[in-house]
Amino acid sequence: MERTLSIIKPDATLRNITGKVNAMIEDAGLKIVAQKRIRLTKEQAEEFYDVHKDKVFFPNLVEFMTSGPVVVQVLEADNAVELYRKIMGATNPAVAEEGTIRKTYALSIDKNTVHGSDSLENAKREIEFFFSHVEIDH
Ligand code: IDP
Ligand code: MG
Repeated sequence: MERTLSIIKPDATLRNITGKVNAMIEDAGLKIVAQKRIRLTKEQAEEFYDVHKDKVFFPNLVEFMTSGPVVVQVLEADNAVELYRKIMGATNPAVAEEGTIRKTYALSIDKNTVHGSDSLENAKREIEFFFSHVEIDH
């Protein structure tokens, strides 16, 4: 069993579709083993997306991720990291595959509904960023 970190982004909490996104996650065989709704501070968003700090879209990304509440979650399955990236679809919904979360719900390349860890190593770091062991070790 593997775990990955998911974030349902502000465009989705704003449209009240977090349940619809969760249904797609569960239908794909991923189990939601921890979940909470929070509002990120600017400092937290900057730290979480530190890897993108030199990109032109970084200020916009931080502004968007702090513009409303997010739902952070830990997903579990065999091959969870790769499986979740697959059902999320491409970063840009215009080129995402049919049936993916982003193709179905994303509004644009920035308002793209979900985040998912891109490697097992980053999944570990990102899960520890948001969850303490008492919240997930069950
Ligand atoms: P990912 O979320 O598919 O892993 P990343 O390249 O890690 O994509 O980028 C992180 C997030 O930054 C994206 O999900 C998206 O919200 C935003 N982003 C990425 N590229 C662009 C861009 O070219 N314009 C605006 N926002 C972008
Ligand atoms: Mg990424």
